[in-house]
Amino acid sequence: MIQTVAWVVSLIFMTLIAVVFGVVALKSQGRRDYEPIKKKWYKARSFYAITLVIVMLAVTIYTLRDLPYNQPVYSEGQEPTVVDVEALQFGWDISQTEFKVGEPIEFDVTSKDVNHGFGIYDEDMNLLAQTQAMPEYTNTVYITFDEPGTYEILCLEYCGLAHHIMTATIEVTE
Ligand SMILES: [Cu+2]
Repeated sequence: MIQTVAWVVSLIFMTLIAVVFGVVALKSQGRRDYEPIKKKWYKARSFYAITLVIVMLAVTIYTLRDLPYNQPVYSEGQEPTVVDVEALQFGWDISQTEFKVGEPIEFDVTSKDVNHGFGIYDEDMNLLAQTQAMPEYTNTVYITFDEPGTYEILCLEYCGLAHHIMTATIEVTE
């Protein structure tokens, strides 16, 4: 769905740019008075700039309104469950895959070979958390599941021919 939208939007903008180029090429034939054109397009430029600032501000405020994003907050004395994750071509070595709702979890993610991406998806395939899986380096990602279900681990970094089979699941129960 998103790919289709991105594809169509790209096509629309490419067409728009092509049309603008065409119009400019056609209109560049005859000579015209420079001053009125300059005045008109300086005005258009100001309008464009102001519109752009307003639109981008609105988009920025709208998309960032959830900040700071949900970070797990551990109550005092509550230690997260530490889970070791090792990525390798082409699979995941996860020390624990069954958890409880509300259990704070710390995934310590590394790789045995090349760079991979550790992504946790819910059942609707929304990305909940992610970090890089890098050789000789450990990245930490925290998550506390609010809902029971089967969560999917996908590799987010193209890592070789069988990258697409690099999946695993996590079970979260009440
Ligand atoms: Cu991978």
